[in-house]
Amino acid sequence: GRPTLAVVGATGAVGTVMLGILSQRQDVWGEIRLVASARSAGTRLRVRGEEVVVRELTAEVFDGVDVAMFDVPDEVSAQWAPVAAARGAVVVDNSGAFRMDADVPLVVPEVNPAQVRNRPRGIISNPNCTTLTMMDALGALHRGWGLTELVVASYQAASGAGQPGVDRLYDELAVVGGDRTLGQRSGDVRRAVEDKLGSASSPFPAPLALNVVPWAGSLRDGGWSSEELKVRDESRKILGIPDLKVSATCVRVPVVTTHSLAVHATFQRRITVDQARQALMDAPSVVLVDDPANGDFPTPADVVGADPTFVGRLRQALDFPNTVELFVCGDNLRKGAALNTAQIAELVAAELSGR
Ligand code: 2RA
Repeated sequence: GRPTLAVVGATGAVGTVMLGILSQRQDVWGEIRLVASARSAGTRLRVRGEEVVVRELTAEVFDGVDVAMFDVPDEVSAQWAPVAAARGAVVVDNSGAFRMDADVPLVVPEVNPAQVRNRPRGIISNPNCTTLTMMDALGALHRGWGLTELVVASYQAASGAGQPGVDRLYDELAVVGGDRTLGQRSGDVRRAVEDKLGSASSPFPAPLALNVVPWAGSLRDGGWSSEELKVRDESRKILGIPDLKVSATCVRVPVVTTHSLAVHATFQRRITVDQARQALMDAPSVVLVDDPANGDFPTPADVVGADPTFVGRLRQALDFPNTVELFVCGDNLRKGAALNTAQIAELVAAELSGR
């Protein structure tokens, strides 16, 4: 019969998008079991047009499950993904818990689909949304010209920090919206937001409304953020370039959903803008929107809710040989998370069904 799927973290920001994606894609699944923490167990959610009661995360919930998707915090995945694998499920994990484990493949189906089968622990990792947003575009260029250096700045949406990030941004916008005195004196936005909302409840280290915040994740050696190191480590692993030179600056912007990246990419071989444009147009999951004379370039407000990666502002770097500049936008909850996880799970389902 068709494989049984468990969606762990079904009530979260990514889980919610996942249920929509599972309802829209060609259906390869038998039973779909929805799983969440005890707090959310009992909730009824709709998937494939049917109401399903959410079950509590326990070891027994994985009995009979063929594929288990995890969209939960790192520590929950670290504890429970091995439990699901021990009960016979192939785990597709969207947390950071296993991504750099040498025995866990890190998969982008457009770039390294064969890695799906290389899973001695029974766990496959889904990349971080920031890395993932640029991977299918960079994979297409790397195949033709050999990527050697990557310098990126991210413009990350609030939903990268989950539903609490989305709630915080809307709450802050409600505080500042309409007040035309704000944003003109040092600290006035911070004071307005903290007076009304407090600062303890925010997942962001500074106000996000009317602001940009050069920080995502936790502090690492040398002043780097964990998010910036993920861009470096995960790009190397996915593209299979262990010595890829990478430097990233990760920034949060007041966008609800869709991450953007300004990318400076250097290649072994000479690459022209025309060649890069052709390679990106040929890549099935990349859409080129690049006509600045007519104001056409990707923006998060236009890209949100769409599956492909959108690329624009393609330019030859004037002072750097073999280098192109591009601006990439991708929905961080779809291709950046749920969609890529669903694609990986479908590859496993096809394998289990012997196709
Ligand atoms: C973020 N990439 O945007 C991280 C985690 N999803 O916050």
